[in-house]
Amino acid sequence: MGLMPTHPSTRLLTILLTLTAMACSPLSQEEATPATPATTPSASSVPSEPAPSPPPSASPAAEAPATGDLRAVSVALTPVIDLDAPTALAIRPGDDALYIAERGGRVVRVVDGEVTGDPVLDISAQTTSDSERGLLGLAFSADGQHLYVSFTNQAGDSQVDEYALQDAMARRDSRRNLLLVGQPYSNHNGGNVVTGPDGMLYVGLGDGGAGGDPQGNGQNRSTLLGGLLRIDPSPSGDQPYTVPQDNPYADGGGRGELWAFGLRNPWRFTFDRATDDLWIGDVGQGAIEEIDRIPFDRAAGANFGWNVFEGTQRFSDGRAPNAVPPIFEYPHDGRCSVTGGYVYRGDYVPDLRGSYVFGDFCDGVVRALTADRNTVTADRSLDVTVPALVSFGEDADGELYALSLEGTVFRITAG
Ligand SMILES: [Ca+2]
Repeated sequence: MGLMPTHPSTRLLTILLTLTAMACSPLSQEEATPATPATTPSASSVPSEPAPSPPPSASPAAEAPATGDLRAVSVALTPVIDLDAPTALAIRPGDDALYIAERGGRVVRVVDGEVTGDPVLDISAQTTSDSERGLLGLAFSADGQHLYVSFTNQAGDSQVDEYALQDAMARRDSRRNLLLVGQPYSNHNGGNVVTGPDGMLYVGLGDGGAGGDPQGNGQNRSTLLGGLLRIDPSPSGDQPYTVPQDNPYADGGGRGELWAFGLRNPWRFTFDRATDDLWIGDVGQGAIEEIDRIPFDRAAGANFGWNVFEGTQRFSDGRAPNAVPPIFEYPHDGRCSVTGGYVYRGDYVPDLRGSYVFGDFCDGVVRALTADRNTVTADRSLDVTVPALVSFGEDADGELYALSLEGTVFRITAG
């Protein structure tokens, strides 16, 4: 779209995220960079979250998942496979293989570091890889029978399709288009798709792009842009999906598909497999990258603040009622685009258990943090770097993977 000037440090890469974050910066670094990453924003600028109430069935003492000592963690990156611009990794229930999406449109199945046979799916002819476009996300239904792919189509619009699986291959004749969302600009497409702990399909969409959210989509609940959607992918009448009746705006006040809003570009979001907490890496504008965390049972209707707030900093004059502040944020300062990850629940690195592992596309350093109810209690670099760190993945055992857009998929192991 010719909107984004090229920055010298990014010129050589085909970038999903960086150009936007570095180029569309209406705020100077001096004005917008906080002195220290604020984890407890002032109540005057961003309202605090209400005190969470545990679900009735919870018995925290018995169910508290194991946590390790983040300070003692030492990790290594073990290469698993080299692919062509991998963007997303998912697992299929009942299958130990890794399913990995390539930006150009292929989905491959990987076992023991090898691609097994032909691609599971190839939609290369339906997508493009310019700007922040391509095959951006994949997920499987809870029963493992269907594959969902999220991509930008030839028109540049966001599309989510469903395929039935047969012998670990997508049946092309089974394709059903679930979502088609017009994108006004080439960037901020979101693109993540995740099957949630409740079996519903969650889709992240950015604010539509350009810079600074000129259309005000973040705070507009009558658009899907800038939102996290929650849909039941089963058909309803002549509709390809069903709006769950317990969605916050199912009966009005916004689009029925919206589950949360106020997001700029929720490139990667995940659910903690032990607690169901929602974690979002929301890519910032010119100054601040942020990580949001909210308990699953409080996420419906959550407003994450954009474009009134960038992180905890005011960005525009509008209002963002009851905005949920980030649990963590950091200034650019060599970094530029947060890559949200997972809370680690695996076995390889016991001291990493309970830590949220994430990174940044620009410096590639893998980091981790721990948090209590509302505050980060520790955060540190894990002292390993993945060039063009575009995404993380989690396998059936809870082990984590880091994906380099340059090609290599790494497993995170003990160092
Ligand atoms: Ca926010």
